[in-house]
Amino acid sequence: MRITMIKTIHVSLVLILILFMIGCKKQRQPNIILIMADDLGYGGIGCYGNEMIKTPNLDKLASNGLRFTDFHSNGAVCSPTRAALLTGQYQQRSGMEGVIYVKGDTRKIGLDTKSTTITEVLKENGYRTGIFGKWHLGYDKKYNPVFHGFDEFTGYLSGNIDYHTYYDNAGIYDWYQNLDTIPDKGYVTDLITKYSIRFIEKNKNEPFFLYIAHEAPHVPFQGREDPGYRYPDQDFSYFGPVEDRNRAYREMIEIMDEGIGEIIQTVQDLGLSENTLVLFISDNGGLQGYGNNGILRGSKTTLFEGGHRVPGIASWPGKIDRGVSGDLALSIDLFPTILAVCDIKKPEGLLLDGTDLSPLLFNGEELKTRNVFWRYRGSLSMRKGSMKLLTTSEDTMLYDLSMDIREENNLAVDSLDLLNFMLEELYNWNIDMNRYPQKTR
Ligand SMILES: [Ca+2]
Repeated sequence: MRITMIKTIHVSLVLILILFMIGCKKQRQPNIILIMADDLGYGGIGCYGNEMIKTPNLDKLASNGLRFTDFHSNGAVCSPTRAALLTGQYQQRSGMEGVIYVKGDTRKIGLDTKSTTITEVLKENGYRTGIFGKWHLGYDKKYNPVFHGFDEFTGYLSGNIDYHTYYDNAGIYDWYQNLDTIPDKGYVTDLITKYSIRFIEKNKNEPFFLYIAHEAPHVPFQGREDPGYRYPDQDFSYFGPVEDRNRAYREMIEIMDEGIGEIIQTVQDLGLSENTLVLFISDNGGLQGYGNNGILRGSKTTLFEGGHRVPGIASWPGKIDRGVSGDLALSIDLFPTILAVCDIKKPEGLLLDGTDLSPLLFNGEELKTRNVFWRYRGSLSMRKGSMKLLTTSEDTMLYDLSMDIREENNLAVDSLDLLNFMLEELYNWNIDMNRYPQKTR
């Protein structure tokens, strides 16, 4: 009798311990909210020096967290950065060096489902996963986000759509829920906010990965009250009929900021702030003539800093100290960082090109100096500490960004030893990438 009682107590204690451990494990797994703006340049929002556009919510996110001054997108255009972000590899490895265009042959290609995405790894580890907004990694059904680890997708497949009618630039309706198009009503930025909030509310009791891929401030120029203008079988312009483009552009960013404020408020109201990492980045620099790249040279599509140095914010109150970091970081770093944050092991044999940023985020440790590379349309560039090598069809340039962020003073002729050393490293990386056939350029 006594032995049975002791056994019962023992079994109960073990059960309690197991339940406790499961509880701990669950509690330990944080939520990840990854917000990506589209074509937002380095000087595009208040906390990066923009005085014309009001972004109080992003400014608050930055002042409560860590703001990067040397954060980069892996691509100078949309699709490559998105491929690099989700795979944690240089986009060349998945053949996504260029953009998937709405018209022409690239419409048939996409991110191969053989690629391992961060979403898949999180899903396999018990995460609920959602993407709301822009995909731009393939039109065919087989490339849909639901085949890349996302439980839920509401958004569009193209590079851009009419913010009100949801037609892409080829006049094809492009507003999906998972695999099928759906009718909808409202301004795209507001819809992305609405579906993101719904996802958070639905999954508040589970660890979740929410990827909010905004259209703003990508063209067409359309504010909330501007009319829709793209319809099938009609001629329309790419940029849209709005005359005051500066007004519309400003509004596009401010409405995105407003939505981000609502999302952060939802996280707070549900008591999830202490267990949620929020990341904010852009997929490439601002468009020439409209986007704001601050003092940087170049713009979207170029490998000058204006093409890929973008805003980057990481916020997690109580976990990430407030501050500004000048450490070099880029899109491919988010895959290993998220794995570390969520205490998930890297899948065996998976090659990741980025660096885990968590020692910087949580302990303020400086990142080790490393080489990072870019390649787009015949231009190649690399960073080694503050030194930047850039080769284009016209020139070979070497800049020290710590003194010359505007890339005005070419040191190539005066620093031949360093130039040759870096050229060799860049050449070797290029040879490595040449092993992968590119589906788009
Ligand atoms: Ca973009």
